[in-house]
Amino acid sequence: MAYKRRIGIFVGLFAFLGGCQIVGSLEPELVLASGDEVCGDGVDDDGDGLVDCADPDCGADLCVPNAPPGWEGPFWVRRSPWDGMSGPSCPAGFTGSAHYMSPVPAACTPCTCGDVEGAACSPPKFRCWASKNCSGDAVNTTIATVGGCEKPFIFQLNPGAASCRIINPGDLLSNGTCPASGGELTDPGLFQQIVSACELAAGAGCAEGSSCAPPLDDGARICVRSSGGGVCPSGWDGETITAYTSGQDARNCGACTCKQDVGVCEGGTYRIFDADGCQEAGSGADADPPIDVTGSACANVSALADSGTFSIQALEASVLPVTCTAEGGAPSGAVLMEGAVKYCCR
Ligand SMILES: [Ca+2]
Ligand SMILES: [Ca+2]
Repeated sequence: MAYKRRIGIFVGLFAFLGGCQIVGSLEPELVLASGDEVCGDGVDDDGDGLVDCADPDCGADLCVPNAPPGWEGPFWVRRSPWDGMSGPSCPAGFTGSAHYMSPVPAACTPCTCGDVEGAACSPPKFRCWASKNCSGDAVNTTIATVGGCEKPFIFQLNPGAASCRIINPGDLLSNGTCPASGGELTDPGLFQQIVSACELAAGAGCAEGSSCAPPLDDGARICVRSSGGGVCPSGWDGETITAYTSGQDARNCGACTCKQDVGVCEGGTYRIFDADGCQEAGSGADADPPIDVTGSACANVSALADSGTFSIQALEASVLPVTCTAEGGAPSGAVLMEGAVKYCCR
């Protein structure tokens, strides 16, 4: 300690003088002076003649008994939450191995259904009359496809008197499909906790038959380990930890499906034009704006049939109401743990 302090004064003095060349020439001494004792590597790192646990710089460290026959260790052991990727976390200067515990149970994202795709109906059934109120002589004027345009001759039977209405919804063309999604494991990780077992074998500065261990912070324990299980040895029966070397993922989520509740085709629109060819209004007798016909009410379109030009178009098909209900996605199975090891701690 005294030696370290003395060197520290020299360092401070040269730093104060600020001479680059002088400081450069003392580099080996600077390394020696600033080296902290690593408490567990079996080396007198700071050169004070005291190694590891024997060095007061390692005051918080402790000498722990070596493992009894048939047991590995001792280890500085700490349980901590695991992110599924990182290795063992040991105090600075120590290395270790990892085991795992607390398998992640199967849990699945909920199944959901997207909007229905491809459900289709034809345009509604349409009829026009040579009168103003949907009575008398009539002709069916259903157009099979949206956008189709026709010139119904019925409007010429009684110029100046014409009416139309939808008489039935269109035909069902396709039920469509509801795309299903979800049913994935919410956490693909296998274990929730990692057990870091840090090697103490290299430590020195303790009586024969014992090893130098770092302070027991963050709930760390000193433990011995066996993959064969068995009763914990005397003096090592404070806490038992059972952990595993690995796990096999035998968790599953049931397939997501969407149940379709299909209604009947409904609605739709026809548009009646004053001009031929389903063109917007022209001039003179063709100047009236188009009339859209929806629902089953009779539409008096006489104003559009007042000359020899007129036309009707299937503007919108009937629509098919579809309700999609998600099913499936149930979690099953579990992580199958492999390679059990038992830690017996002081
Ligand atoms: Ca050391
Ligand atoms: Ca030392």
